[in-house]
Amino acid sequence: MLVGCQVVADRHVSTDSIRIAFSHAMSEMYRREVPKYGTLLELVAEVNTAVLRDDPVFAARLSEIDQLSRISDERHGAIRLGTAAELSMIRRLFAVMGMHPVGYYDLCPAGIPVHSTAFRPLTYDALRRNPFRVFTSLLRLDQIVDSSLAAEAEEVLSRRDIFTPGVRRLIERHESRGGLDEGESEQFVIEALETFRWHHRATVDLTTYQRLHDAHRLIADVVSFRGPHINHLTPRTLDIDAVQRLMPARGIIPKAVIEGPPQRRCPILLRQTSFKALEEEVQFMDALGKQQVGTHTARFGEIEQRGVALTPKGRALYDRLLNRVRESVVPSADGGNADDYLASLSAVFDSFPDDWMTLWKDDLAYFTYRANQPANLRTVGIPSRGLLEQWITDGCVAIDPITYEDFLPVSAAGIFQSNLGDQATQEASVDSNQEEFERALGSLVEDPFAIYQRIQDDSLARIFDPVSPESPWQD
Ligand code: OOG
Ligand code: NI
Repeated sequence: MLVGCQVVADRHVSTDSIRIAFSHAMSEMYRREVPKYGTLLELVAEVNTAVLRDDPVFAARLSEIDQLSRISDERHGAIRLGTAAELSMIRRLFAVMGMHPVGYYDLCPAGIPVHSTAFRPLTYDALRRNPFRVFTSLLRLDQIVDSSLAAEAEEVLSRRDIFTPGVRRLIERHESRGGLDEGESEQFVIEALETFRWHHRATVDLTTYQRLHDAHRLIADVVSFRGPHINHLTPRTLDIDAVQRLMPARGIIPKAVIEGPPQRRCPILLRQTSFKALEEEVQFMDALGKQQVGTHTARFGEIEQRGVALTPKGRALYDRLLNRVRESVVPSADGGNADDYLASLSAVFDSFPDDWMTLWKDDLAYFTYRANQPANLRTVGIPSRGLLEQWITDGCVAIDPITYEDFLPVSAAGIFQSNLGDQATQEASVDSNQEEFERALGSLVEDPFAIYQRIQDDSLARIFDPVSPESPWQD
């Protein structure tokens, strides 16, 4: 049985229900494969419970805007793919679960030979039900300097199929019939999970692995295995500083600094920290069929705290301030300059307004609107900005921050790098290529700003516009 399963027209299960079932199944699998992930989940749950207990105003607000129920279930994962065909098929697989590509992230400027997108739900309703996201990267073989090694990698990748025949059939069924029934949905979750499973056996011999590894650890990780194992699964915490502090006592050593903005009264965007990848035993096979034992480090753990989504203006300010910090100090992998970095971060970010009303007034962040006295507002039509401000100040209308659902390229590079080790950082390239990525994907990526703007506009229309439907958020 799919938990909380919602059957829609034509006896099709909703894409939201399939995503909920899949994200639970993935979490169970990862908990079995990486026990430290289970420990981290427990710690995050304890800290979240304590935050809500100690701050009833915050808890009430979360529950009022219907965000409370999603918190403990909330997580993201990441995979790295090898070919355009894999990327376009994974797009079709995620679509079965109502997850679509949002945003383009180029990691090449940070010396990581991938470009990426995030598959995630798009509407307020779907996000509220379960916001599961997967950061999905495509290896850029054109960034490998040694062309014969690149050709060999391409050849190895062309021999694998990371999807089961069953999942391919079910994806086609979803596309041709517009959905899956209950039995098919259950089967889909089982088959789709296979793509994300860890493989103890490599598909290349140890020497090839080492050559790929020497070119870049990431290349060895993508090319040497039968599938794109999920490399981390990240729960959402309400207090990342507390979790970071408590991790060592549970035997988990986090990276030295939290990526993203500093601690603030009004959290913005995304703060993340990770623990180092495990060294795992892998079996290799030489050309004569003799077994060789080696190791590989790929899978790690991460936690995150999500804040308000920023408008293009707010995001430009964030990028400007972060660049200013990083011009003076870049956090080193060994954490030696962590204190300097954090001091500079907090000093520079002092100029980023830190109260909700200023963030709204200066058009730095996105908010939904709620009427505290819904009675007459729908008759007046959409008010001017000035009048709206008056009503917000009077308490007639409340504003609630819209959660940031995406990722940050500088933070993502920091997470990649902490697991690849500093020595893996190679020459930066600035050869960004969103069109090529979208060609491989087989579709355009959605613009995240447009999604937040739509959610904000819809909420305003719902309380002020007499012609907008009274019904809850539209899918
Ligand atoms: C993805 C790293 C990026 C995040 O949270 O920014 C990421 C990877 O290592 O494949 O997951
Ligand atoms: Ni992550």
